[in-house]
Amino acid sequence: MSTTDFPNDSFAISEAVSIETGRGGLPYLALSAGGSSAHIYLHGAHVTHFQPVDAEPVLFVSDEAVFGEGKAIRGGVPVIFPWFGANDQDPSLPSHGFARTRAWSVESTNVLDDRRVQVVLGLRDDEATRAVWPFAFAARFSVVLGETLEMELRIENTGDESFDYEDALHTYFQVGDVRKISLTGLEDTEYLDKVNGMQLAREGADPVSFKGETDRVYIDTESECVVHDPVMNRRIAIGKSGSRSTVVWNPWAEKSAAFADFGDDEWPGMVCVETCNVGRNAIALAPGADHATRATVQLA
Ligand code: TA6
Repeated sequence: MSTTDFPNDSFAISEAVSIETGRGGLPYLALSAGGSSAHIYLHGAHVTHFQPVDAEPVLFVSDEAVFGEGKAIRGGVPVIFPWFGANDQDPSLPSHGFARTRAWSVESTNVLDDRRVQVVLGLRDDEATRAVWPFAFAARFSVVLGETLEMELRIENTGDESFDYEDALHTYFQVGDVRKISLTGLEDTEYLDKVNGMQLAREGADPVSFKGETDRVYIDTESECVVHDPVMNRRIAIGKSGSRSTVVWNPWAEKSAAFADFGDDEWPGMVCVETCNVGRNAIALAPGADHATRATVQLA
């Protein structure tokens, strides 16, 4: 597995993009634009920090998160590709695919205007990826930072065979108390309930609230979701395009205690609202075709 090398200094841009050494000695890009800041690790193309001006950080990262080879960072925005959850053909393969534990390269950094900066990271197939997923691809992950955080995962089929894939921007949001928040945008939407044997259910007319472990794959939805947080007195809007699934997750006390990289008392402070294409919403790509899954996060 390739190690995460430090990018060329030429990608640094004064007052907009710097190359830093982060947790576990891993390199990350520190972005600053529009009064906001963001951090993106090359390991997994993993956004770990987004903070608009005069606001608390928007993303949750566990204090117990492991930053190192072969391990997904617990929190921020794990980039999930080419499968979501367990691999259908071989459950011994890592959950949520390989993209989030690979070293991505910096393809470009640009100041778009006086309020926005963009970085693009890249990952292509190699012997290791083809050993577990026998297809040729080029992945590009673009982040545009301004008052909002715009993320785009673009997958191109660079081979001569069609393939299907699942993807997710598996975003962990920081909240004051998950037991007091509500999530709008998924009313009257069908979902697979992972906590109840993947039973198909339908959300009612009320916003989603959280009273226990919650793990739901909402299907055939392109809706914007909003986290309403009365404790932190803010609303987090998650807009999307190119995505027909939304996953909502909080492990609650028992499940989070079972994760070595998740503090036992951290679960009330987070909720995942994930921008995905999962299951029957998986993406089919013919040779030469591409698809972009986009999420835009902002305080509303
Ligand atoms: O997106 C929700 C989920 O699929 C949960 O079932 C749980 O497994 C979570 O992802 C975290 O998965 P990870 O492999 O990062 O521990």
